[in-house]
Amino acid sequence: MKTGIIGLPQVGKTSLFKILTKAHVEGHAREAHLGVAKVPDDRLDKLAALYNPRKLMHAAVEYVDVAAIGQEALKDTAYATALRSVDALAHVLRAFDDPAIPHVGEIDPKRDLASVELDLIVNDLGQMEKRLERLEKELKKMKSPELVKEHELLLRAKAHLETERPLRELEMTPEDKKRFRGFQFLSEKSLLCVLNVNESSELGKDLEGAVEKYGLAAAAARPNAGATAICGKVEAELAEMSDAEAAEFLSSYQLKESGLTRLIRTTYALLGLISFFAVGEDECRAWTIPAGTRAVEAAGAIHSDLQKHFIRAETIHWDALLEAGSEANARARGTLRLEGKDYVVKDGDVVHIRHSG
Ligand SMILES: Nc1nc2c(ncn2[C@@H]2O[C@H](COP(=O)(O)OP(=O)(O)OP(=O)(O)O)[C@@H](O)[C@H]2O)c(=O)[nH]1
Ligand SMILES: [Mg+2]
Repeated sequence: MKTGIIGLPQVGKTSLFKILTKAHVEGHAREAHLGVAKVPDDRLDKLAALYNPRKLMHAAVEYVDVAAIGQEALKDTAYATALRSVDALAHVLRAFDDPAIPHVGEIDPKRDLASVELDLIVNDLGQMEKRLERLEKELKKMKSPELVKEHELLLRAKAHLETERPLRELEMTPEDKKRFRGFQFLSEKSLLCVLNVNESSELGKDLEGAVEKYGLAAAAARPNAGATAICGKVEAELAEMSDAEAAEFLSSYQLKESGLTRLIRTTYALLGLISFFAVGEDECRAWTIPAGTRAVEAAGAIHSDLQKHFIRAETIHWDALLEAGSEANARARGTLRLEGKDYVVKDGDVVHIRHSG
């Protein structure tokens, strides 16, 4: 899974990227920065304490940090290509005051959101018009049913964009979505708004209330969208600390978890992703799958051979396993179940694939 970090100039995109991926980034490179963030998961950490494995593997999310967005930037092919390849967008919105760091006009995340959204829409409209032109020529030569359907969809989508609404709010059948896949339209991508707020003594409360305070609750409730808040300054300090120091620091701000943990979790929810675990003395590992995945396809996420030779999935929810203390205990209690290939894997399941391969 890949998330693109977008936003206006100097809002904290690269800072967020650095904290998420712990990458060292220099200057304002024109090319996109790529990095991987470990998905924090204390369920996996607790399971690892039970198994003491040689290897502990958290799930990972890729992030792409690009230069500030705008009509000019989007005309750059390399820039547009880097953005089109992502699955979701994290839009960093400036809500912090700092006279030393310039911003266009007053601090107004809602206005900035609308302005960037319009950039995405205009870019998609441009692409759509190009495709429509070619398609209409093709249709004059030959009227295949598939081309006719694509034409109808494009016209409907264009009318939708012209009312300044993003494609992520357009109702589409799975077939329509497939027709659009190759275009990688920007306004079709799921969008997470990330408010970058001021440091404060009551940061826990402030973070919780930020979406409401800056008038983004309605935007966050729209289809395929969400919103969360972080304080870049505090997160940067947290990133430098040991786990124990970080825990103490968080509680001094009345925070239960870091903003990054929340950000990554919100992204998972937005994209409809869940995690299941594979555990053992060798390795404890989290795997990411879309919610609603069947056991046999979940096996395929680990290895295609496991999917091919799938027999059963030995399954237990992570907390039931912890409570039992061991798989043997869980088996004795009957909380370790044998599930068939149609079993829908739940978030937090521990799964052993039994296979014949
Ligand atoms: N006060 C304050 N300053 C911040 C915060 N986050 C980032 N900054 C500062 O804002 C400036 C810009 O930060 P960047 O992370 O480079 O922002 P950017 O969005 O990547 O900027 P461009 O790529 O140039 O568009 C830097 O000087 C940061 O130190 C914050 O939460 N509070
Ligand atoms: Mg930057």
